[in-house]
Amino acid sequence: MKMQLENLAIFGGTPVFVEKLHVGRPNIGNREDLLKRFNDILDRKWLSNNGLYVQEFEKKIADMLGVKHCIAICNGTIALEIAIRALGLSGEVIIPSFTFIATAHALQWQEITPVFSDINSKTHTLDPQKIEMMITPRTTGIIGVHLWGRPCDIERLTELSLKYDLKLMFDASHAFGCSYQNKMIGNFGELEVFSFHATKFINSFEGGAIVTNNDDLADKIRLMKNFGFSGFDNVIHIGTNGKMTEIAAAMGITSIENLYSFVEINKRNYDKYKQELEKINGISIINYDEKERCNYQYIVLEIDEKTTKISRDQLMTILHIENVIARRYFYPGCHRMQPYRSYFPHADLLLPETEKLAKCILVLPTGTSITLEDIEKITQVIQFAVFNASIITQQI
Ligand code: T4K
Repeated sequence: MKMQLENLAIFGGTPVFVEKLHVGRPNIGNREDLLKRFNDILDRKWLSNNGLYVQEFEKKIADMLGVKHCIAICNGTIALEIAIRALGLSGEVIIPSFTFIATAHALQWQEITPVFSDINSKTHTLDPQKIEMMITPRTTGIIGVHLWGRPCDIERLTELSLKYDLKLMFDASHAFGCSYQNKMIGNFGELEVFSFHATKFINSFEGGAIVTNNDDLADKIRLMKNFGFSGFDNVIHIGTNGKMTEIAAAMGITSIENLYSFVEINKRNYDKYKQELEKINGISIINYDEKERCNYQYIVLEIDEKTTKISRDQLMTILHIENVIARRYFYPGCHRMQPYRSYFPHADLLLPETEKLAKCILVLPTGTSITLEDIEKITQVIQFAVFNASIITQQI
C-alpha cells in the first residue's frame, strides 16, 4: 500500500508487483482437455488443411452465433485481407483511425486506400454523421470496428451503406460473444471478422474467422483461404494460405468451452475496477450495455487531465514502474502512423474526437490472471497518484 511519495517505485520504492502484469495475458481454459486434444492431433497425424478440429471449431462458432457460415483463418489480419478481397472492395474504404493498425493495413496491403472517418467520443466507434462527408466516387465500402467489444451503430451504418450502395463489413476482432439488439455479433453487414490472437477473449494462439450468412461469399472465402483449390490439382480462384492449424483450433475449442467462466471473471474484474475507480475524480471506466451480451475483455479508462492534474502518460509511467503494464491503445491513431501519416498529413483536422480520445485512454490488465486483490493494488496506485498529482508532476 502506497502511503508516502517515496513508496512509489518511480521515486525508488519497491514495485507493488514482483512480476509484470500485462494487458492481454491469455486465458488458457481447461489444460487437461487441451493436452488431450494435442495428443489426439499427434496420434492422428493430421496437422492442418481443414482437419477435424478446425471443422469442429467452425461449427461451434456458427452454432453459438446463429450464423450460417464460419471459416476459420490463421489470424485476424489475413482474415480481414481475405474478407476485403472476397467482397471486391477497391478504391477507397471508410474506416475509423481509432483502431488497431491491422484494420488499415489489410486495405493498404491490397492498394485500397483507407479513408479515416472520425468516431463518436462516447461510443469510440465510427460516427455515422461524419461518414457522408468522407464518401467520394471512389468509395466502395465501410468497415466498422466494434471497438472494445461494443458494437458500432450498426443500424445507421447499414442505412448509409444502402443509401450510397456501399459494401458494409465489420472488424469484430474484439467482439466475440457480444450482441447488438440481442442478436450475436457475427450476423451483421455482408460479413464479420474475428481475431483469436493470444490476447483476445477467445484465443487459438494465433487465429481468426470470417462469418457470414451469404452462401456465395462463404464458398469464395473457402477457396481463397486455400490457394483457390477445388479438389486435387484444380485451382479455380486466386487465393492465399489462410488456413488455421489443428493445434490452433484445439486451443480455440478449449477456449470456447470455457467462455462462460472467462466472462464471469472479466465481469467480476470489471465491477471491481468500476467500484474502486469511482472514488477517483477525473477517471472514468467505459460502460458496457448490461442489456446485451458482453465479453468485458477490456478495462478502458478515460483520464480527464484537467481534473486529475496528472496526464495519462504520467500515470502510465508510474504504473509501468510498479510493474503494471497498462497500454494506451490505440494511440496515436492509424492516421499518425506510417505510411498513412505521409499520405494524409492533415488527417487530424478531420479527426478531432479521435485525436482527443487517443490522448486520454489507458487500458488496464484483466482476465483470468488478475485477482481482486491485484485490482485493489492497481487502483490504489492510481488513486494515490491522482491525490498527490501536483507534487508528483513537479518531480517526474
Ligand atoms: N483488428 C483489431 C481491431 C485488432 O485489435 C486486431 C488485433 C486485429 C484487427 C488483428 O488481429 P490479429 O491479426 O492480431 O489476429 C495486440 C495483439 O497482438 C493484437 O492481436 C491485438 N489486436 C492488439 C489490440 O493487441 P500488441 O502489439 O499490443 O501486443 P502483443 O501482441 O505483444 O501483446 C500484448 C501483451 O500481452 C504483451 O505485452 C504480453 C501479453 N501477452 C502476449 C502474448 C502474445 C502474453 O502474456 N502472452 C502472449 O502469448 O498487439
